[in-house]
Amino acid sequence: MLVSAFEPFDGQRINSSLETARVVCREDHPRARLVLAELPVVRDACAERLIECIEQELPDVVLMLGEAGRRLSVQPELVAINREHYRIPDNAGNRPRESPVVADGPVGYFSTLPVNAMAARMQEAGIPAEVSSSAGLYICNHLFYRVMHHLALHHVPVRAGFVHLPFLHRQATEGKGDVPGMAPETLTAAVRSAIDVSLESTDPDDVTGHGPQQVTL
Ligand code: PCA
Repeated sequence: MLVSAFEPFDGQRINSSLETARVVCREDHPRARLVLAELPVVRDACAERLIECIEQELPDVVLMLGEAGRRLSVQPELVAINREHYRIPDNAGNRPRESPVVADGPVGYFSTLPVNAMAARMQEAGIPAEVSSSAGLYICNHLFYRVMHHLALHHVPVRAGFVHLPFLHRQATEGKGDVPGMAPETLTAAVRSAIDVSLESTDPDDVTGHGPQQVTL
């Protein structure tokens, strides 16, 4: 199983997704070999790097992680959309406005990981979690869309999805004002739940399973 996480961005010293993924991927998992891909917060480069890792590692599952600092819960993302509009430049200074992620690509792709089951498993463990219907218009959505598009285009039989994590407590208290944060143990438990659920059989109530499904309007 390939797990990806992002470097810090927006002037931060750490990224909650990378801090958490490093801890979880160092542990032995009874049913999977976890490989971590650390990605730049840079348009195109992040997706190229992860697609290269997918081609090298040939995983069964790709779990992409990112930080969404102001969110109040851990949020499995339902859908990647073919739109980008960056509120702040990425780490290489790119700032596309009102652009498609892939020209002439489909409007979106559903996650092929069981997002509802993931959120439910996290909630059972006492972790605030809910399915999100938008991964935003920044780098996380860019990566998610590009990966799903690659898998669909090349008929790669890999299940993939994205989970956004809130800030860690220590980021929330670093002078950014009134923002929420979670304990490291909470985020690692959430990611372990996401991994376990992704490896289990799929929930029929979820949008999952049979290769990337395009979103049509
Ligand atoms: N979060 C940003 C990009 C990198 C990250 O961790 C996002 O939500 O787009």
